[in-house]
Amino acid sequence: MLKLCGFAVSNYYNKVKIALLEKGVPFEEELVYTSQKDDMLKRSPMGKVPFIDTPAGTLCESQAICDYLEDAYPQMPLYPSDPFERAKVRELCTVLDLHIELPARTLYAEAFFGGSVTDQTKEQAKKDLAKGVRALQGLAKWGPFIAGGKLTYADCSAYVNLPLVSMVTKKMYGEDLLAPLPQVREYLAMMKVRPHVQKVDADRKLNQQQMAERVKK
Ligand SMILES: N[C@@H](CCC(=O)N[C@@H](CS)C(=O)NCC(=O)O)C(=O)O
Repeated sequence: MLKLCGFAVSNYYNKVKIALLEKGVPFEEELVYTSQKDDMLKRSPMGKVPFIDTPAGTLCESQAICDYLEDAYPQMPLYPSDPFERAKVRELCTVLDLHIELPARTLYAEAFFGGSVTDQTKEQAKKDLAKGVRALQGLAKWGPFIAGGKLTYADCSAYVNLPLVSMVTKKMYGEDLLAPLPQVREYLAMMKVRPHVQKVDADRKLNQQQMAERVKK
């Protein structure tokens, strides 16, 4: 059976987990934390999570995993069938992952882990986030899903990434850099009540407690 490897606090792990649950793909979970050790790098060459373990081998990078899921399990499609609409969903996924979450990620060390980041990093992240948010403003449909009338992989990414960006930017800049997107609040509320999303959120909270206990020890 397909195995999803990683930990439930990870936003990218949850992006894939929402997709698996919404598509109804049977899977097991293996708790794996990030590492640069050889045994990890054999399974996930960047040492990152998530990765999946399939009978054919392992696969990392959340978007590559989503594309594999769509090909291997065509039931409950999370991409539109029209090639252009399909590409528009991928475009949204890229903007969310690469141009919104990734700049916010440069701030996580200070926002979440008690470290500090330089003023230059803060300024750069703010500039990059403004561009990403402007792109999302132009692309998002909120109809009610982010790419239109149906749930897609872009929702799997938006649901896990947008709350993090709000949280981090409020903490680092004293303002929510997603404020130009007032639709986000209603959108997240709509996603949050989906039973599979509730399961992902409950597992995330449990893993958060486990990680806090691990740090104490
Ligand atoms: N582009 C990757 C990003 C995955 C990622 O950054 N995962 C984090 C956990 S949320 C990680 O493994 N970080 C450890 C590291 O960067 O070494 C994806 O889409 O899967």
